[in-house]
Amino acid sequence: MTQETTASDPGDGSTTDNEREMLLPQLGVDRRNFMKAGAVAGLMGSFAGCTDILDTDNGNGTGPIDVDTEVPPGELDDYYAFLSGGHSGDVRVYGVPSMRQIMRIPVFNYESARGHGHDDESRQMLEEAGDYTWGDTHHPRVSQTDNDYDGRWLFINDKANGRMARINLKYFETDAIVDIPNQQGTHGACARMPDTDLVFGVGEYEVPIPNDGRHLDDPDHYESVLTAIDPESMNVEWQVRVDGNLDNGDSDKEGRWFFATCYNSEIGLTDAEMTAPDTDWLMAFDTPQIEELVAAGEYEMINDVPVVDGRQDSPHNQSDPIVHYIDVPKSPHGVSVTPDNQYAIASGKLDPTCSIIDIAMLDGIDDPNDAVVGRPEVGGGPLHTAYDGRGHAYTSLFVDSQVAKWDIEAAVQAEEGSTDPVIEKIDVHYNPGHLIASESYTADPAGDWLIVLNKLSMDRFLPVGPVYPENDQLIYIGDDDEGMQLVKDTPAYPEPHDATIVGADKLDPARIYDPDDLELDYITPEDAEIIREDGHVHIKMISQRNNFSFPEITVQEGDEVTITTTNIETTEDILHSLAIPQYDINVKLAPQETREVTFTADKPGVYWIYCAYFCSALHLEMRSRLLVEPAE
Ligand code: K7E
Ligand code: CUA
Repeated sequence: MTQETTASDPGDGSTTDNEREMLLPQLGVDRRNFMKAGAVAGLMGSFAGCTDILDTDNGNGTGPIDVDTEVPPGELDDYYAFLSGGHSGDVRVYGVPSMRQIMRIPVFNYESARGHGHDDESRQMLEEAGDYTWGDTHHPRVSQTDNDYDGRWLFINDKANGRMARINLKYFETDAIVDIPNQQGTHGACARMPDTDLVFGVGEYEVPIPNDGRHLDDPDHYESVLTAIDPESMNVEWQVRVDGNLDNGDSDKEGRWFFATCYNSEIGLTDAEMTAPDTDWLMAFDTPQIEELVAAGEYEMINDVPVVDGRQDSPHNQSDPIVHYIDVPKSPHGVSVTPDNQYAIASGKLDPTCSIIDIAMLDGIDDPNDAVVGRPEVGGGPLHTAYDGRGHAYTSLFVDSQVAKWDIEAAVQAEEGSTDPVIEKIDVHYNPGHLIASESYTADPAGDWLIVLNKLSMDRFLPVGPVYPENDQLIYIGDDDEGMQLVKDTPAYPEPHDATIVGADKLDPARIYDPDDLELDYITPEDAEIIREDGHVHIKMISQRNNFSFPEITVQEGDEVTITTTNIETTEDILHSLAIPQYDINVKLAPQETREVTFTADKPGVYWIYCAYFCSALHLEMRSRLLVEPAE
C-alpha cells in the first residue's frame, strides 16, 4: 500500500497518511520533508489535531476523505475504464477505482510491444485505411445490447483522418478500421441504441464534397456529413449532409434520434467568424426516416456512399424534417442523452448554460425550439455532461476548472438562466474536458465514480520538462449528502478526451487465443518447414520456451521472406515475440496466436532473430540466426 493509492479512513477518527499529505501544502511542509519527519513519532501525532480542517473543503478541491479507493495488491478493480489517447492514436485501459493503467490498445498508431503495424495483417489494415502513421482518438464507446454493455466491441474515432476503428473486446485488439469517404475529421463517435446496430461518425471539418479541388476558397460549398457505419461489416451505409459543421454526438435509447452539436453554423473560416453569432445548433437526426430515404433511392451517390440531403432547404426538411436544427447558445460542444431517455443535454461552451431538449416533444413538432425545456446556468465553459442515474447531471466547466452537479428536473422547472438547480461545485485541476460517470452512457448508470479528464496538470506532478501530462481525476459521487469527493490524481500521457466506464463483470476477455478466430493456419511442430520458390522464402515455424523451430535460416540477399509463427504455448501470460534486429520487425505472439510477417532480405549479414517478451529463465537464449547471403 502506498500513500498515493489509499484514501481510506482508519475509522478511529485519526488522520490517514493520505489526509496528512493533502494538508502539506497548507501547512507549508513539502512531501519530502514530511516523509523524513514521518520517522519522528511525535510529529505524526501532531497532525491529528488537524482533522477539523479536513471536515470542510481543504482548499485543495477535496472534501472529507472517507472514500475507499484502495485496491490492495492481488485484488481487482470493479470497473474497466477505456480512455482515448488523443493524438497518441491509441486507447488506454484503466482499472477503477485504482486508476491503474492496465493496458494500452494501439489503434491508429504503429506500436511494437503489441506488434501493431508490424505483422502483415495489422500493417495491411493500417495501409488500407489510408496509410497514415497516426490518428487522433477521442470517443471510445462500448457496444450495447438493450442499453447495457455487451462486451463485444469498442468503437473509436480518428479526428485527424476521418476514420472509425473497432476494437474486439475478446482480444482487446483493433480488428477493423474504415477510412470514411466525404468526411474530414471524424469527431463524435457513438452508436445507435439500444442494440448498437449502427455506429455514427460525426464529421467536424466542413469541406467541399467531393473534396477534389474543384471548389477551394468558396465556403458556400463547404459541408459536413453524419456517417452511419454497420458495426459488423464496418461498411459505410449512408451519410447525411448538413449545413454548418458537426462536433459531438449521442444517440437516444430507442433507435430513433441521433443528436449532434454544431459550433460553426455560419461556416466561418476564422475563430472570430466561427464565434460571431449568438446561437448555433443542436441537430436531431430522425434515423429511421433517413433509412427509408436511402431504401427509396432518395440520395446522391458520392464516392460510393449514398448521401442524403439534410440541409435546411432540402425537400426532406420541409415537413416532418429528417434533421431538426435547434437553436442553442453559443458554439455548443458536448451533447448527451439522460439515462431515462427523457432529455438530450447540450453544453454551451462559450455560454454558461446547458440546453435541455425534451426528446419526446420532437416527434411531429412544428418549431423544434419549442422542445427546449430548460436552460440552467451551470458555470464558465461547460463542455460535457454525465449522469449518475439519480436525476443529477455533472457538467465539466473548462473555464472555471470545476465540475458542477445539478438537478435535471429542477432545471426544467426553473427559469431560463437560473443557477438554482446547481447543487454543488468542486474544483478540478485544471481545465477539464470530458467527464464520465460509471456506466453513464447506459440506461442504468452505477452512480459511484466520476472520472474528470483535465487538460492541464501544472503543479500536480513532478515536473518532466515542457510537455506536461494530462491529469485524470477520480471523484466519488456515490454520496449525495457528503457531496462530490476528489480522491485521486492520475497523470496521463497526452491526451485522453473521453472515456467509457464498464462494470468488470460485463466483459469476458480471452486468456489465450482461440486459433479458430485467426485468419492464419495454426502451425504445429510437425508443420515447421522452409519453402523456397523463385526468390520467395516461406518459413513456417513455432515459438515456445525456449526456441523457434529452426536454429538458423539461410536466405539470399534480395529474397522476399515470409515468416509464419505460432506461439504453441497453452499457458496464459506466456508471450513470445519474433524480433529481427535491423529489419524493423517485432511481432508479438500471445499463447495460441499465429502471426505472419513479410520483408525483403536486402541487407546481407548475420541477424539474431530473438524473442522480446521475457518468457522464461532461458528467454535470452531464445534466438535463431537469420543468415542473409550476399547476392553474386
Ligand atoms: Cu470535448 Cu473531442 Cu469530446 Cu476533447 S472532445 S474535450
Ligand atoms: Cu520467448 Cu522470450
